[in-house]
Amino acid sequence: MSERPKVWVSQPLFDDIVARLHDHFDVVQVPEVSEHGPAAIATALREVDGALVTLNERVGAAEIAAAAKLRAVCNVGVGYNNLDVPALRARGIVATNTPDVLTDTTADFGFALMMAAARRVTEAERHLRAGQWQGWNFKGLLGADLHGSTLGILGMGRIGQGIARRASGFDMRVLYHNRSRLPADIERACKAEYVDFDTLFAQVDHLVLVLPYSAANHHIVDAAALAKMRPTATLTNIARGGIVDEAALADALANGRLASAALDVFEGEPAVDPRLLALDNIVLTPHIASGSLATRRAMVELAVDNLIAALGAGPDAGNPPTPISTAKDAKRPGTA
Ligand code: 8YV
Repeated sequence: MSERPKVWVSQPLFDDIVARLHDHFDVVQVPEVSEHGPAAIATALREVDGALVTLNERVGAAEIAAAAKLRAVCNVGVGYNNLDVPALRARGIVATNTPDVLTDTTADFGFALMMAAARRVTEAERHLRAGQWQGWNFKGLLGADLHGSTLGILGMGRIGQGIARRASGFDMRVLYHNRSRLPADIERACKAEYVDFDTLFAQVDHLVLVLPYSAANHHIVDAAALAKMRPTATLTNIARGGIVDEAALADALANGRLASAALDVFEGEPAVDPRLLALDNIVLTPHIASGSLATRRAMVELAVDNLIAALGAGPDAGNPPTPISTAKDAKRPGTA
């Protein structure tokens, strides 16, 4: 009798969904939320045919060096900067991610953060909880409007387009910058105008970052970019922490060069720069933009479908629904 393929599930996800893997494979399930260093990942991958991983597991050339049987690495997440896709591809290992299912949930949250930064929601709540509210104050905690303002979107993929569509309900003018301009029909549907990077930073009231992270855009939002922004503007990051130079952002917020910011992602997460933690004019959330129950479940469903198919089982045997495509990856490692 031939042995069943073996798969590694790197974090506890949803047991009822992961149970579908048991129909086809022997499953090695990590029981507790865990931090896996490179050596632990290499050891886990050495034994298996496939893996379901999250953004916390970095899978590169070193981790797969001894993984002789490995055929598929399926990310639970749309961004895949934790995977070295060229290294996987060079070994014939299929890599997949979970696009689409999280687009609207993540766009909703981008809007929530932008609004919280503009209207000082978390700052006001801290003020109230700390017993500092001395009574209704006409000029207290005044913020900036979203309606009628200009929204900027850096990175106009699926999530960026979702944010643009939401902006029409707020009568916002939408400017965007992307590595390539969108087709005219999509621009029309999103009511969005393409501008260059500098114009985007200079002309918007609220800027949202939704671009994929890669070495090429590391700290693309640096002191020089922040200096182009209006001092009344807000900056929201729901992409990856490494896109923003956090020290430069802390300076800009502390010196009144920027009104406020909202970050869901951090360069050294889960560590957060103490200077950001000390500021009042910033909203900080722990990487939860895709975190509605329904969407997190849909992400796991899709990742499980991908793993089953990538290892040649189930109805889509050999054709995982959302492989990370060669063309996309050749242009840029990582996507959002
Ligand atoms: C996920 C994300 O929570 O999909 C992404 O790229 O950043 C988040 O939605 C994360 O990737 C889980 O692994």
